[in-house]
Amino acid sequence: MKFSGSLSEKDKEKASYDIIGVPFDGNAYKKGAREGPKAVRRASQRLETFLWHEKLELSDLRYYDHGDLKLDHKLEAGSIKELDVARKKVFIGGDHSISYPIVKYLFEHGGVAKVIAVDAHADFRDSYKGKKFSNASVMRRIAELIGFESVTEIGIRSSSADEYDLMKDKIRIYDAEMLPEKGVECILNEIEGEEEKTYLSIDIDVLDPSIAPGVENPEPCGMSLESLLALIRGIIGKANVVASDLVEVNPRLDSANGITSISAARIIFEILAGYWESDNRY
Ligand SMILES: [Mn+2]
Repeated sequence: MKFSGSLSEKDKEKASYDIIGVPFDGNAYKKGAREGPKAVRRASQRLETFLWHEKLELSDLRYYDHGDLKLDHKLEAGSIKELDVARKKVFIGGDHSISYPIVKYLFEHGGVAKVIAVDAHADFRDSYKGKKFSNASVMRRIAELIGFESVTEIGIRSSSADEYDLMKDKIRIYDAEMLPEKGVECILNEIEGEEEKTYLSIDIDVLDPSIAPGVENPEPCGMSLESLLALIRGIIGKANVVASDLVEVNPRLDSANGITSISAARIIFEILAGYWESDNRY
């Protein structure tokens, strides 16, 4: 099953954007995120294809769902090499560790220079349970690769004391407590006009667990879906976002009617509409 609104295979050359599933949970402690891409594709069929906020039909956005990308257990790029780096992309995880090989490839081949992560967790441990490439270390590895000053984390409300000490003066942080008031506007003003190619990584656990229960590490006091969608719309409108991911949907831990997957599909609609609007605004 393809993501809702995808062009058919015969029309795939007409696509401006790519969707790629990454069914990998080799670095997660509780397994199940490998089933995320399939569940999110299925959930996308349950939503209306007319985007109320933008007054756009999904099919007008012209994207193609390429199916799944294989990552091996060492997180080597695998079939990433077959992708056209010039087209805007959305990757559907998978545990958060998938962001590292994708960013590494795009950093080395596609000119991605900055990463904005929207997440409940700092993911800044040097290693977790002996794994250097764990989903709990992904932003640390990315910062070491692209430079700490090129990393922004938004929505953070959980880290160890050691992680906090390491990151607090080195990366740009807008934590969860800054968001409800003037936080979103402040973030958007600060990123406005930044021209460097940016990768936007969205961990669904940034949402409050009451609305996104199907995650490995639920963290209380999270964002509403409305604020997250407004944030995504703003970031894509103001920064030069060339690729995004949506990670950590774990269907095994979701509610019976799959609300986390539905929220994830809705977020991906917003990313695609954001790409379309930033390319067609003028
Ligand atoms: Mn997280």
